[in-house]
Amino acid sequence: MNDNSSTDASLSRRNFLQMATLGTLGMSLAPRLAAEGSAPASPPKPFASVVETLDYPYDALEPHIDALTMEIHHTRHYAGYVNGLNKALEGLDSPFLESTTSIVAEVQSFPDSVRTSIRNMGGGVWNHELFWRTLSPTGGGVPQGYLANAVERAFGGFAEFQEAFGKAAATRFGSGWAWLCVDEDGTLFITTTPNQDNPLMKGLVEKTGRPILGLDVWEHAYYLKYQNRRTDYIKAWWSVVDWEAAEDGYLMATH
Ligand code: MN3
Repeated sequence: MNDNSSTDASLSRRNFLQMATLGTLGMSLAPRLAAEGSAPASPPKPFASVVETLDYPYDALEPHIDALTMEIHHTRHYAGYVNGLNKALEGLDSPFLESTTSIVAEVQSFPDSVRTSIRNMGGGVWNHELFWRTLSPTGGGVPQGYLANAVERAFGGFAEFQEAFGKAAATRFGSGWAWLCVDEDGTLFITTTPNQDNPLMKGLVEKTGRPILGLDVWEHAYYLKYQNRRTDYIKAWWSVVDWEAAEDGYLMATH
């Protein structure tokens, strides 16, 4: 492809740029072509959790959730759970290695040697991914549409729901989560779990359900800005809740 007819041995800037471009392309294409070429012969790809990118910058939720907390929470805590889950799943065979959801729901089916790791790490991944996706710099306000009706039916109104949820989050002793869930009849309920457990985990929670909103009440989620004032953090969190995302979760759980 290069024009080698030139008798000038020195690289012109144009040729240099051409070579550099081809070099770059070659480098980026090579692994992809190799992967495609070897795909038919290789065994099924093992499940691997991947650090999910946020839809908004770390400072987008200021002043309600501060940028440094978001950055540390995402790059250290959450990424740590992703790596920990992948490590716990290394070499494992299970029919539930389809998604983080199926892994955490069926955590009790995994061997004793890795069950606690999968419970903590898998829960840590799933819980934070729901948390990130239901936060938005344009969040706040009140739920609309189907979710508003469901809240009304289950709790009598948004104010009643907010009070009950806030109380659950504030009184969760130690590290854990407060959840808004959909039960198997499509009814909303509030619950909390310790550590990185969540309501999907069969055999580990009193009542299973599909969480559509989760509030992280581990100190790492709020301590830099709020120190011991968990209730102030809970109050601020309402201003960044993405009710559209929560409604999407509700509709997925009920249809
Ligand atoms: Mn957390």
